[in-house]
Amino acid sequence: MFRRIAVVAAVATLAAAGPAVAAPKANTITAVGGMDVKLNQFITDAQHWDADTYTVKSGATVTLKDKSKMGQPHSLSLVDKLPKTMAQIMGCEPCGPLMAAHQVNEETGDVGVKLVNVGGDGFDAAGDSIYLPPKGKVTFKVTNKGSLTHDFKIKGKKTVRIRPGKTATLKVLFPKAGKFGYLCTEPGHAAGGMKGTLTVK
Ligand SMILES: [Cu+2]
Repeated sequence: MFRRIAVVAAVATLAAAGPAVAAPKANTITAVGGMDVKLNQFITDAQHWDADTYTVKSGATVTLKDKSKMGQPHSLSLVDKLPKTMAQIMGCEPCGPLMAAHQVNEETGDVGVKLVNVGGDGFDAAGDSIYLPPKGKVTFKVTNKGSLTHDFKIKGKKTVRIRPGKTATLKVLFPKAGKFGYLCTEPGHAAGGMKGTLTVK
């Protein structure tokens, strides 16, 4: 449910003409807003682009900015028809194929193809899409130079068990600043000192 809403909220269109509702910074498209949850009351998804309509010159460079608060990925795609009704939004016809074209690995968050360009050169045809990875994603590269097997766990995510001399990577999202504990989950290792605190600023 959350994922679906997040994807839909990221669909936008570039209109070549028409009066702008707001006046965003020239040639800049910015993702803003966040989500608000009050248990048993509401879930408000206020993630959005900073305008409904953008006007850009042919050939101009358009800058995408992510100032949203959720630390989630966004994508900006050109589509023929914007979904309008709730059913169309939930069903979001172009979303699935566009996300598939980006080859996003939902396990790791890796994006195979950040830029989908189905038309000619440039961002100019329905189906063209840009994937914006979230801010605050950190990849840990953990190398085991000891003689025992270890792993590395932080923020509920854990590497595989790393044998001596081997390396593993772990991608973790840190949308907000804070202090996060990390440790090795092999029996007795954390108690023996294989733990610490990571500060995200
Ligand atoms: Cu260990």
